Amino acid sequence: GTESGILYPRASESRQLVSLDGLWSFALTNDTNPFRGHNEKWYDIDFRASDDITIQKMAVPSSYNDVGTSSDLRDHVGPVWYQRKFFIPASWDGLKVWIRFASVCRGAEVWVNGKLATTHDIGHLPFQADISTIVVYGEENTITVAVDNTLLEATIPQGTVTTLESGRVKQTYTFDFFNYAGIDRPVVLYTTPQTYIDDVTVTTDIDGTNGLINYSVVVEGSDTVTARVTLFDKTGTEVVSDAVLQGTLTVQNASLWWPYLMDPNPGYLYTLQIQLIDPSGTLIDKYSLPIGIRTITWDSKSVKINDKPIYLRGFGRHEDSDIRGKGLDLPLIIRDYNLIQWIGANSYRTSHYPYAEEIMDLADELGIMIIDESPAVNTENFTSELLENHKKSLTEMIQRDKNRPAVIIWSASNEPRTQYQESEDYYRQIVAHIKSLDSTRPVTVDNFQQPDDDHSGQFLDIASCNVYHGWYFEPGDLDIVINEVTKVARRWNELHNIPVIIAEYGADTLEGYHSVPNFMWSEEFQEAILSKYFQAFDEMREEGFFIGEMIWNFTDFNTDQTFMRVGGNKKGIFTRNRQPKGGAHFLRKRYWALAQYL
Ligand code: GCB
Repeated sequence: GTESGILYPRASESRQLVSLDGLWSFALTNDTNPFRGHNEKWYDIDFRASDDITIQKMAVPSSYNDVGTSSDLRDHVGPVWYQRKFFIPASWDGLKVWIRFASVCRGAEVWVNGKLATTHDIGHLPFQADISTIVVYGEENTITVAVDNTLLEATIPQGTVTTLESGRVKQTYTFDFFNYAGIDRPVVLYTTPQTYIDDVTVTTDIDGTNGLINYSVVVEGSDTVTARVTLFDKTGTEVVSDAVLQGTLTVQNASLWWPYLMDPNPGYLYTLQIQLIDPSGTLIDKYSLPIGIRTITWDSKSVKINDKPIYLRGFGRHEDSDIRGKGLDLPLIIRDYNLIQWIGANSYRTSHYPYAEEIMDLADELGIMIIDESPAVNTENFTSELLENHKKSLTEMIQRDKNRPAVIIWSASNEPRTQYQESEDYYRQIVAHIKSLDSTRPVTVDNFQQPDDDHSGQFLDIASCNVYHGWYFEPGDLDIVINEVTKVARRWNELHNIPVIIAEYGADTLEGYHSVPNFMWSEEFQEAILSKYFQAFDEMREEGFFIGEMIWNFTDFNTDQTFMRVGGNKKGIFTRNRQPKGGAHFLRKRYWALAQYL
């Protein structure tokens, strides 16, 4: 695409990096006058000096919804406003100064010193702007951000807004997780020189014992610079180098990137260092990117990493926790990876949106395979406007994650309404769009339709299906599970001649609720239903087309208020507080046994 790069910000000899995380000033508009802030030009007002704007402090990064005590904050619909001061050193004058948001959920308008710097209209994905000409150097500056959580017919994801008789504006949506909002990932300022590395794209291949690294560097600014590209191994030792912006590095006796438990040293990462040198030999810009050498290939029955068939043992997940909502929380992500390793999983799906870059970095490092999913959850009403927004979300997701070895499959959507004929042309275009941006990874859509009612399967490399027999269908009837599950999965394979993943199955389970004989919602029921699904999976594994199982869900998570949910969705095998239910111990035995099998 023509998109510019969105490299993860890293400091170097030529790049300075300053975090803007911390406590920002924060103001709500009220529901009946959501554009008060815009009408009164709050971006031109110093919040601290205003008597009219009620401000409070808000943590960045965090979702704002659950940090307060009022439903006005939790259930707010429409723009909220963030503001803070930041200092720009005089020494930055002459450099390019960038502001980068790793995610704002969902719509963002950013003003610096009262001037509009940029806008962005999708959550869970980074965006940045060059603010060199609107900052003042050697002085304090003001940044103001309006964040709008409103979901409409053609936003990604979609939702509906209604005005109740009381006058309150209410947001509804069909997806099953709370619509958390706010500046929920880190915000940084960083500098580049005027001529800088805008983007790097890497693909890898294997030739015998050699690794091949195909790279291409996009430079903005002067075209008289030359490149020095150097690869370092894990210990920091130089392996190979070249002097062109686009080329192939050959690594003798390469250490390959392997998934967790497929090799004693999973997740091997090299560092690709790129330097731009001007004609006088001076270093202009320097950027380093972690990369893994691995191949992905697929056919009608399997997906292979480095020519070895994989079997996915994993989860659907959410970025979700108490108080923070979807806000990035480093201790939490370390805890999560410890649990993932403890349980012997090798993969997960970023259901139902791309996860924070820090989370993805750890997957790369630990060898956890990722199905990377677009924020287009429960897609319906397939308008051309929606299609454009959906494509944009994919462009941004692939731009961000294209170089990650952990990302092995792109998921275009979760549970789109593909029973409708209009979805056929829509998914034809969506899959073609993904393929035009990256042809090195297989594409899936996570479906819950019956395979014979679906119109997307013909375009996919892998079928992913969500099955809830014994729960939503025939609740409590465990004796039907094996038949029903194998029937659906076999049919996906038969219809489209592609490998199949069960991407969701599970049962809501209230921690500490016990019942013999087992009963829905009890910990005993969770184990009993899992054991039925496991038998179905084992039958199909023998047949050779079944390549993975991902339980729904890694942890309990929050949802919108509904009679379906008591304090959120309880299908976690871990609680929201990241402690195991009985099902976690049970799943652990299976995942470790399967790991040995590989
Ligand atoms: C699904 C959805 C997921 C829900 C889950 C459930 O099929 O993909 O978002 O949370 O079912 O528990 O109902």
